[in-house]
Amino acid sequence: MLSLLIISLVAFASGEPCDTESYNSELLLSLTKNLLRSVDTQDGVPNPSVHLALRLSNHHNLAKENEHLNRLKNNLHSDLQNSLSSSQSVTGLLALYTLALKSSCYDLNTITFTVGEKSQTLLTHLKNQMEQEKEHIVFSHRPLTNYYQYSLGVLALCVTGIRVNNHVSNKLIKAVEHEHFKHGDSESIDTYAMAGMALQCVKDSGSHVQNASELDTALAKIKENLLAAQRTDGHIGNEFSTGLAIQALLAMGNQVEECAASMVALRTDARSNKYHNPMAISQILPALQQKSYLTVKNKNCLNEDDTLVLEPIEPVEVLPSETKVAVTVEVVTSNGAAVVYTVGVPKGSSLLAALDLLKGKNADFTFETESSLWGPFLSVVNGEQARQSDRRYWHLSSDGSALTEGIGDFKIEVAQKITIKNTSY
Ligand code: B12
Repeated sequence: MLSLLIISLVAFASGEPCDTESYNSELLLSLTKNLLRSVDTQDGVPNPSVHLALRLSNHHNLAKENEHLNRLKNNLHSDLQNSLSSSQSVTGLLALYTLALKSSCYDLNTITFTVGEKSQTLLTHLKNQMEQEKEHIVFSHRPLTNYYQYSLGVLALCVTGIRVNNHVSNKLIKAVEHEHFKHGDSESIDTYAMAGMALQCVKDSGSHVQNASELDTALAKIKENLLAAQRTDGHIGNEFSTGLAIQALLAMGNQVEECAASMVALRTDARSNKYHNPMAISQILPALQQKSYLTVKNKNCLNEDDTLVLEPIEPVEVLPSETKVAVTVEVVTSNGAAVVYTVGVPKGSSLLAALDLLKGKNADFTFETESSLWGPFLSVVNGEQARQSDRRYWHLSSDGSALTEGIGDFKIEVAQKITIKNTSY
């Protein structure tokens, strides 16, 4: 109650009065349109998180959503089929695919993967992946992928009505208890949020009867951590975890009013175009509409709005800025050795474009990326790979502060020193 009062007071003090309803709905409409446009413009496999958000939205273009559903069933499906055939861990992607199909009220029992000679349903594969993740926790104290994906797996099985194995949910409960949710070396609010939605679903399903009190303690702790992570500017964690944190609080039965500081912070960010990455929009849009991924459980897909129309937009040619900014790029490899480069880039270039320029000008500097739902993930620098299997990654920072965006989204506006450091997590 006290936290609710504080949230409202902060919202009031932040200067933005609670927005008018029509002003808000204009914003929601424009975000939904941007998300819908992204399905035609994004490269790579169709994004199940985007589909899920479109399906949870109040505004629909059913023909386009159906077209996207078909793309998921073809392209994403065959991508997953290949990964499963080569024994890769794809828990998170399988879970998002499941949630996307469920949000379209698609019959999940008809979706199968053939690995080797054996054909099994999507849900069986997801259950198998969760078993492997659980076994890995038993022996190595961490999942094969990460606790964010582990939580997505529990959530997806649960919302589709599959009884989640008690041992599987217990591992998540224990991880909450022992505060195992890290993003690099800081706390992962996104993971607490996803775990909150997953465990709330398990609680609601009534299947976790053996350790009911431990489940309640874990849920209380998640709630407490999310509320404690609220900054004075309203964000819970950072700009990109706030949407998931609001979703989790809503799922766990907290009131998050339109005027709550976290909602105001999300809307302010959205208006200032902070969320141009479709993945980011897909995580905030349900929250802005006071929904969570748990809503998928009772979705019936009847009498849906079908009024969302995409007006054609004139392609705008963005010419590179005449103004150049100096970027110093420091690469710190796993043995601690540092190499420093400098490059002048047009103001407003992405870090990816800056690294490309540097690569073209300096034969000593090379890099490679892997595609992901968030865009290009920096995986190899100067021939050295930071392997996720070794729990290492290339950490990005600017003038000593960790970047909150990746190389595709981060824009170089002023001269700065970018550090790319091979780090363990
Ligand atoms: C786990 C995680 C990591 C792990 C991933 C490895 C692992 N196996 O655990 C590690 C610690 C390596 C990591 C690194 C980074 N992360 Co991270 N990560 C996450 C988290 C919690 C879950 C991702 C996931 O598993 N998704 C589920 C699967 C199904 O989706 P996926 O796309 O296939 O997952 C892969 C990619 O997401 C990739 N990945 C992880 N983080 C990032 C960040 C970017 C920018 C990209 C392009 C890819 C990427 O790793 C995932 C596993 O292989 C998300 C939270 C969220 N809200 O999504 C943050 C999140 C995606 N990460 C974020 C950031 C900022 C980073 C870093 C840029 C931090 C930094 N300063 O260096 C780096 C990436 C640098 C690089 N080399 O390109 C932000 C992205 C925000 C944005 N606007 O782009 C998020 C949203 C967290 C947040 N709230 O700030 N991350």
